Amino acid sequence: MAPEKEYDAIWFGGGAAGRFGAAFHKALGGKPLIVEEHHLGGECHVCRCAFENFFSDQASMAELMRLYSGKSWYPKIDLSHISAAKAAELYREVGQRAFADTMKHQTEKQLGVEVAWGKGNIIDKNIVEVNGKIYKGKNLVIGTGSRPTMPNILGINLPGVMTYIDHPEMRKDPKKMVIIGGGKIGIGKAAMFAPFNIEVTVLEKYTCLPKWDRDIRNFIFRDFKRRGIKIYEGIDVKEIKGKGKVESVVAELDGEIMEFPCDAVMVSIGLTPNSEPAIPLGVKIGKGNEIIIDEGCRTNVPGVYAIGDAAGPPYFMAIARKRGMIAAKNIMGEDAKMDYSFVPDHIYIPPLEATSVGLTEAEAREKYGDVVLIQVPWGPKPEDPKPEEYYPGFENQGLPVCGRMHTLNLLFYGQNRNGLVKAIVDPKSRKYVGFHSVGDGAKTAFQYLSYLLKIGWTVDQMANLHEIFLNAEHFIQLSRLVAGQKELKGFAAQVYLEEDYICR
Ligand code: COM
Repeated sequence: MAPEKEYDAIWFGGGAAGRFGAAFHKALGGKPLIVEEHHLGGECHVCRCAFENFFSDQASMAELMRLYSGKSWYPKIDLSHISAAKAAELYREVGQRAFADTMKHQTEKQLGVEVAWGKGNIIDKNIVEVNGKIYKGKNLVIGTGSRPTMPNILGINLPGVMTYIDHPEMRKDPKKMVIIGGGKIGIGKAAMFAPFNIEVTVLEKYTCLPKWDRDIRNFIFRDFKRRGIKIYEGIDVKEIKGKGKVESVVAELDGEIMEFPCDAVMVSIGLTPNSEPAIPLGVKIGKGNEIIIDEGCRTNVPGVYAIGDAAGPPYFMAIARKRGMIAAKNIMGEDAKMDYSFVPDHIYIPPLEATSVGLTEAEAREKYGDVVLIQVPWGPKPEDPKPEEYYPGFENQGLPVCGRMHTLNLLFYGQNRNGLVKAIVDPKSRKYVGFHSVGDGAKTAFQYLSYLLKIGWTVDQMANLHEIFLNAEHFIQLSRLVAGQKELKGFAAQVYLEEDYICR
């Protein structure tokens, strides 16, 4: 059969990577075709970034209402009938459809990128068949995404076991949920479900959020404890039990078998790249099922590229989109390379967010020796702070940080949940090496902070910027307070008093 048309590249999969790559390819003057079965934009607006943004806003609202209820002039609010399923339903009916239409309109109409709708069948590296039509491309770009990794344990297929993909499909509110896996997805989901009166327990085989700075981890896990979210680290899940549906999770901790009753299980132990469609092409596949690529997103097969999650970690939308952009440039004859340095990270932990870029304190100490911390608050937090009370001896906790909204509300009524900011500086060069925050809204700043880290931004340069007080981070004002020091020492009396939080 003669090909429909010939393209410079066929972008196999129209998720964040393929959609951005194809758009960039077209903007560079190329002739791209996207092959997509379901919708453009991939999982983002179905069950990931956009959905989680919405759902964590809903969870934040619930949590803030709970905290503020009956305090100051706020009315007493009855939250006994709130529903995570209702929140999911609204997104399903409005959000998913609105995003899908926007993506389609933007891609096809506004950007003029052609899409072949239907299940693509890769015949060879230059030919793809969709709905019986043949499309020919000089290059093939695989952007087929990833899927949740599922453990091979008894009961994994029981009704009531879900992953992040099923979250928007939630039709009934669980009472008790066990989350298997305490990485970024699991911890975020725990914080999102708990405000809806769902009893949440997280079971993590190793360490929760192992790559995050210890102060951020401590902040999150102490907060979880106060809210009744249970976390177990070093626990090995053996089986999911139930007759016809999930009833409990069985796990082993220090040689002891424990059983956690529940009516829902969320599995979040990691992601597996969807590399299978590319295997017949002869591309090299790595240990994690990822398509192996070079810095230019090229596979070992000439003319075949892989982008987004299909090419393995970091699993992050910015990386997916950038891989698409780099592949587009290389298809058009440039020699572009991915830059994985200073990629920020972010978790919704309603009502706050945790954001991070650069080195953790431990990594910075290993690399630079004695680093300077520009951090608030500092030291131990009050155990059980009462709303609207001042805590003598906890002066340092009172400094309002971290929020474009709610900063002071969270200090007064939020059980001292007014956040944490931490900048790490190499005192010799006066350059920042890492930024970390728990608060509300700091992710906007972190997009730009990651660039400042890359260009070697100093405390003195930061001190010259214009802050708009109060803001979601506080790095400008805090840095300005110490930038006058000839020999950079940071704040006086910063002696760490708090032990690491142990998740048990
Ligand atoms: C966002 C998906 S909903 S994409 O990255 O814009 O395609």
